[in-house]
Amino acid sequence: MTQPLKFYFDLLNQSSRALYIFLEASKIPFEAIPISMVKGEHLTGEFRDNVNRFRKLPAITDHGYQLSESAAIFRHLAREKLVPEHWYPRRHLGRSRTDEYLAWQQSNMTVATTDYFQQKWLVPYLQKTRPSESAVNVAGKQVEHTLNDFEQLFLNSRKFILGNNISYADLSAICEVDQTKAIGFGAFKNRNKLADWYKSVAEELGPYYKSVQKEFNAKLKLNNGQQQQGEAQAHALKQ
Ligand SMILES: N[C@@H](CCC(=O)N[C@@H](CS)C(=O)NCC(=O)O)C(=O)O
Repeated sequence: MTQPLKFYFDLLNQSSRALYIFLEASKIPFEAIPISMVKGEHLTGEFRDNVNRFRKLPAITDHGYQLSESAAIFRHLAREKLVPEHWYPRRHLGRSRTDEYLAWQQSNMTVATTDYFQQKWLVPYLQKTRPSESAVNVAGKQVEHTLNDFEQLFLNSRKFILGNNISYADLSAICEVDQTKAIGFGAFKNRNKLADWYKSVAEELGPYYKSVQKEFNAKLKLNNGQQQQGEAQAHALKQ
């Protein structure tokens, strides 16, 4: 009996959201297995022992084999499954351009958006404190710089990064932008090209994107509510 593709993810994480949308939009059958990072579920039990030795999300098992690293997972899916060509097109260097963006993303966009998310949301949530204003400012400057680079280096007068069709580069990038935008970063201030591109990508992804966004926002709010309760309890205990 063939084992179904299992996808382990946390929608608080940008690459998890990108791959989730990709799986759904490409109609690849998969079993969705949510793992909560804030509860530390990626550090224990079945996940640690039998799914991802790196203890990171996202991860998959396919035909019983384990695979981690979002870019490797994307390429595996594009290679092994039936995936619409536009996500990773062979023509006109589409694959190479997508790979170029994904490589740039790992060492630029992801670094900046992850740091901002950690300083503004994750660390305060885990430590039940308010964000450090200076740390958020420093991280915010890095995001400004990175979004300027993204706009200047990857966006053009056409709708999407590769031209008239959406690719995985767009999908991955919009989830990166959301990692800061969803927690209040003004990504579009003085960035009209970025705003136009964002609107086109969101529209093209349609309901797949909308439902994942909704769950991401719900998770942010739910955890924020718990954080405020925690702060109130800590405050009450100090009195
Ligand atoms: N380069 C990896 C990065 C994976 C990664 O760093 N995931 C983070 C998501 S926030 C994680 O699982 N962090 C948990 C930890 O470090 O304990 C990818 O693209 O999949």
